[in-house]
Amino acid sequence: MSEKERVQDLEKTARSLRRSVIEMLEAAKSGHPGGSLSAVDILSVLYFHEMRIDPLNPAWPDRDRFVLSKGHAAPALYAALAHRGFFPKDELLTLRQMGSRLQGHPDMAGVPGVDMSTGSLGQGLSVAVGMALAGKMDGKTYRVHALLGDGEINEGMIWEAAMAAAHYKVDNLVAILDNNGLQIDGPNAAVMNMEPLSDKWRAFGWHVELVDGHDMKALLDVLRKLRQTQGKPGLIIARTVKGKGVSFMENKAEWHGVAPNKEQAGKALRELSGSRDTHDTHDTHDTHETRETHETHDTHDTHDTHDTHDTHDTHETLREGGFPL
Ligand SMILES: Cc1ncc(C[n+]2csc(CCOP(=O)(O)OP(=O)(O)O)c2C)c(N)n1
Repeated sequence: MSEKERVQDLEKTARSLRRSVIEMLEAAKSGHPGGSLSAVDILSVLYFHEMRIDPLNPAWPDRDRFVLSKGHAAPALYAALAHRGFFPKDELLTLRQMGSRLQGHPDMAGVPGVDMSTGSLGQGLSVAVGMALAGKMDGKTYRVHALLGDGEINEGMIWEAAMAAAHYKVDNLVAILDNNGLQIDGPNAAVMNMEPLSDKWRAFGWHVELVDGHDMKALLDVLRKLRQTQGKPGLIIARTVKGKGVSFMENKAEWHGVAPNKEQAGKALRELSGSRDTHDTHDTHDTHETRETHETHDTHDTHDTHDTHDTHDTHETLREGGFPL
């Protein structure tokens, strides 16, 4: 597959994941669309190219790890995992229902492919540092990725983790900052200004890269580059748009933690299945070539295990209300 084809394939995957996110939230009647949609392209690149994972063996000791530190973006993670073959896609519509393993925030004890339970903001990076350090101590070659929110990094614990990561030189760790500029109550700049972001992280000893977080090629390139970085943890500041892909949600803090109703979901799904995209409604994504150049990786790369469940199944018992934190 050429780089151009790979980029097109990832863009197609991301559109499918965005549709799933909308369908899940509509069915659940609660959840977080804004920060899920801003993260979809990043998750697509990680789960459909970058990471060494095996959906048939989610606990594989040598797998790359992923920590969704901004755990409220669980719908995007669940969509990536299901489309990647970790569990059936029709399960996505059980989001936030009583008895479902797809809780509002990810639960590592219940969901195949979830490496860490998250939701309390600020904690995930510390866990990721520990995973990366453990990998080094055990002589493993796995890499660890953590996705942070730009409001989340208001938390002091993030900066303790940042110090520790640089101190222990965990160059097998890549943190990705979903820099959509908004948090629950409005713009970061108004709530708690963290600029200048790059200078801060560099001062903490990190290798920092800035990219457009919706540009697949840029994301592929920067992740490739960070694999070569030695002696420092890597931070990707990914400029993103909260609510990306749905016109009436884009750049609106109001869409942080509110689910679309039936009519809004219909409009969103039509936009996400626009003229650019009429050919790929609910495809099964069976042909992903994942990263080939990770030297020590074995052949867990022929990911053809994706089920063909359509996410448009009827959803039965829908959870009423819900209060997204
Ligand atoms: C410790 C903690 N405090 C508060 C919350 C409630 N909360 C959930 S999401 C959120 C805003 C996060 O903003 P950001 O990290 O920018 O997320 P994004 O915009 O990417 O969705 C808050 C305050 C929480 N989950 N954990």
